[in-house]
Amino acid sequence: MALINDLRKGSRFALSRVLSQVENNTPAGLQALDELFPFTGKAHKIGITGPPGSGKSTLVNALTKQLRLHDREPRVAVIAVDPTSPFSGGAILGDRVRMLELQNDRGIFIRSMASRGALGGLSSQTEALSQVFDAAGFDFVLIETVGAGQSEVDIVNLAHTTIVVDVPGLGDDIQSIKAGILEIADILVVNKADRPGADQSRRYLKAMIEMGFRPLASSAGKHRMAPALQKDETETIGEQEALWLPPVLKTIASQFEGIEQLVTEILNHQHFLKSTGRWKQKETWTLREIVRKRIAGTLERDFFQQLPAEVFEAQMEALIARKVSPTTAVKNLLTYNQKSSKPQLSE
Ligand SMILES: Nc1nc2c(ncn2[C@@H]2O[C@H](COP(=O)(O)OP(=O)(O)OP(=O)(O)O)[C@@H](O)[C@H]2O)c(=O)[nH]1
Ligand SMILES: [Mg+2]
Repeated sequence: MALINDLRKGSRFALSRVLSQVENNTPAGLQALDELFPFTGKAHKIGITGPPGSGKSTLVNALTKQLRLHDREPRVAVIAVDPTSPFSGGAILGDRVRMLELQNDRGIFIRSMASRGALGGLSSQTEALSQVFDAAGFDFVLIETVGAGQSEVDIVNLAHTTIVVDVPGLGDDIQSIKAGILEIADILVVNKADRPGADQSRRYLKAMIEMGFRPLASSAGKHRMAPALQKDETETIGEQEALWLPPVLKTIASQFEGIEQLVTEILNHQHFLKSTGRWKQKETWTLREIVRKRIAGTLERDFFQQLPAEVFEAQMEALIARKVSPTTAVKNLLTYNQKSSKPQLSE
């Protein structure tokens, strides 16, 4: 495909065309993903999550600039997952304006994605877009999302490094950021450190992290990785080296303070992942997940395409009337499809 060649040569026009095709799940988009796949696997994917308004976009903006200052001038892509419709609010408009200034730099590419209307699930869309950036030769892909639900956790799961952003004064209790969110953090940031209570928040988060690690340090460290990543870990690397204690940093993103240290920690984490073999394990896990989800999705779609609607409705009615149990209904529907898909024997 000519578009793919242009994208690989660095055409921004080709890149945004392919991103749109992929985001809209068109056949051309799927074909593009296939053709690009051999060129993926190099980019460092970084998820940035945290409560609404904590300064994620400002931080991403500062981080992008700081990464570009590195000697090797890495190329940086940003995927911003809008929490709401792109037309609804001033905050998002503000993001756009702030990010526009970055667009003048050819080494930066910013893509907003509306979370509403994402076909095939937000996390798989994000994964697909980051693959396109990866193949286009971007060294870093930053993914901003609001830390509010399962889909956001899924998104950060695909990242190599997850940055959780908190702000002072949201209360010294676990509700400020959810426990589950704290658990996925590789780096914690207390942003808006110009506000009172920043040191308190930092100490609190540090304590939370250390508490989580101390009693069962090695298993807590492992727990932070998905099950497939744990296999053989102890054989290949020592327990001590395998442990990453998430640092807690203070930043004032709007004044570009603490950003250099954040970049240092990101690079430290990258080094940690690569030197312990976790980088590769993570890639393996992500790819397995992609295939697993694709299989589940394909089977489900085929199943319902084959099943006449009235057969399904009849089972649902029986279910609601408590004449069959869900288990029986599922069994009946599966059997129906299996029978109807048997090739007809000729007499
Ligand atoms: N005082 C102060 N304000 C900040 C800082 N960082 C960001 N802000 C401001 O906080 C507001 C929200 O910042 P955003 O970057 O849009 O926050 P966000 O987390 O991306 O917000 P959503 O995407 O809507 O969840 C903006 O007005 C920023 O200028 C900071 O370090 N200190
Ligand atoms: Mg934002």
